Amino acid sequence: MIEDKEIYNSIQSEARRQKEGLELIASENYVSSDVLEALGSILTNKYSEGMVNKRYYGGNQFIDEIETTAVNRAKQIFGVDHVNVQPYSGSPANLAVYFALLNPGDKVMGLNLYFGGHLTHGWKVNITGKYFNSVQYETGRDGLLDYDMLEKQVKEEKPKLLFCGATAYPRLYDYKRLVEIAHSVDAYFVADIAHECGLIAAKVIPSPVGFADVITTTTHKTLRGPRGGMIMCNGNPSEPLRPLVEGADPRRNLPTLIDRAVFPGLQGGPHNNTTAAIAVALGEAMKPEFVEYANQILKNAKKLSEKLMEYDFNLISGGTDNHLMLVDLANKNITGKQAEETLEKVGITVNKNTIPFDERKPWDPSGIRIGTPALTTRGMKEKEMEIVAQFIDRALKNPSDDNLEKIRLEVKEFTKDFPIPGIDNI
Ligand code: DSN
Repeated sequence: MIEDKEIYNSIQSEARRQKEGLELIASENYVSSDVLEALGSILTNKYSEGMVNKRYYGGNQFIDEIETTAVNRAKQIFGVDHVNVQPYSGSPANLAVYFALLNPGDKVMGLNLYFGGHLTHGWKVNITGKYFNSVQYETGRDGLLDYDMLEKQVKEEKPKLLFCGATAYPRLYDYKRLVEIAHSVDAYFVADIAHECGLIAAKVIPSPVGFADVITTTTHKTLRGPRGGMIMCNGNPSEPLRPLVEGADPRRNLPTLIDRAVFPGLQGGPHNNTTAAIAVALGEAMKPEFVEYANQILKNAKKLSEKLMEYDFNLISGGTDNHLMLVDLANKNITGKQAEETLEKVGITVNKNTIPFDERKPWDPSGIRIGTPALTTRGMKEKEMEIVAQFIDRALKNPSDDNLEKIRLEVKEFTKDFPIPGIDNI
C-alpha cells in the first residue's frame, strides 16, 4: 500500500471508477496483472540510452535481455525485419518517423483530424503541421476513404510521406491501394496502426506488413499492453551495427534511420519497465486466447453498432468493421460534449468526437466515439452489448437527474460480474 495517502486515495477512487463503470473509450483497455507487475518493477531505476549491446551506461545485461525479448516477440508476431520498442508512446513514435525520413518543410499528407485522423498526421496545431508542409486528405460524404480522390490529390501534391491510420475510422484500409498511391509519387507510405494493433497481431483484420514502408503503433490500445510505442519496418539490417549503406535506396536504410531518430534524435533513456511490460503483453498476444479476445472485440462492436442503429443512432459509414464506431448525434438534438457528460453521470465513459464535415469544433463536436476493447477484456459478450446499448439510449433519451441516478445504480450492479485485473479489493 502506498504510504502517500493523498495519492493512494486518488488511485483507489480511480480504481473504483474503473470497476463500477463501463469503459467505452475506443483507445483504452485493461492490462493484465503481469503487465502491471512488470510496469511497476525496479526496472524503472535503470538508465540504458542506446540500443541492445550498444549502451552508453554500464550494467545493462538484463535490460538487454528484456529489450531483445520484446523486439523478437514483436518481429515474430508481425512478421517484420526490424522493430524499435523504445518510443515513449504513439506520438513520439510518429515524430521519430518524420525525423528519420524528412527534412523540415517537406510535404506530408495525413487524414484530417475532423475526419478521424490523428494530431501527429499533420494537424495544424501539432508540431507535424507546423514544422512540415502538411496537406490533409478527407473521407467522402459517406465517411469512407475515397481512394480515387486520394490518388488524385497525392498525384497533384506529391508529398514525401503519406500517412494512413486514424483515431476514429470505423472501417478497414486497402493497404495495397495506399502503397501504390504513395509509391506512384515516390512517397514513403507509413501506416499508423495504434488503434488496430491487437487486431492485426491476432490476424483478425488485414495487416499493412508487406505494404507499408514503416509501421507505427501504440502498445496500450487493442494490444492491451502498457502505454508505449513501437516502430516496425523492413530493410537489410546488418546486425549488430546496422550502418547506413551509403548511396543505397533509402528504404534499405530504414532500420538505421528509425533507430537513430528515436535515439539520439528524439529521446534519451528508454523506459525499461515499460519495455518489459510490452514484452509481457506481446507474450500474451501470442496465445490462442488473444485471438479469441480479438475476435470477440469485433463481434461486440458489430452487436453494439447494430443495437445502437436500432435505437435510431446514426453511425458514420453505417456501422463498423473494427473495434469502434462513430455516432453522429445531430438527429438526437444533443452535442458530443453533452452526450459525453450525460453518459459519465451513469458511469459510462465515451469521448466526444468530430464527425466528417463537422460544423462544430473538437471541444464540442457533433459526435461521440465508442469502442469495445475494454469491455471485451472484462469478459462481456454480445448479450451484454445489447444491455450497454440500452443504457446509452435510456440515458440520452431522458437525462433527468432521477433517471440518470437510476441507470447509474443499474450500471454499477451490472459491472459486478465482470472483473478487471488488478482491481479486486475495492
Ligand atoms: N489516444 C488517441 C485516441 O484516443 O485515439 C488519441 O491520441
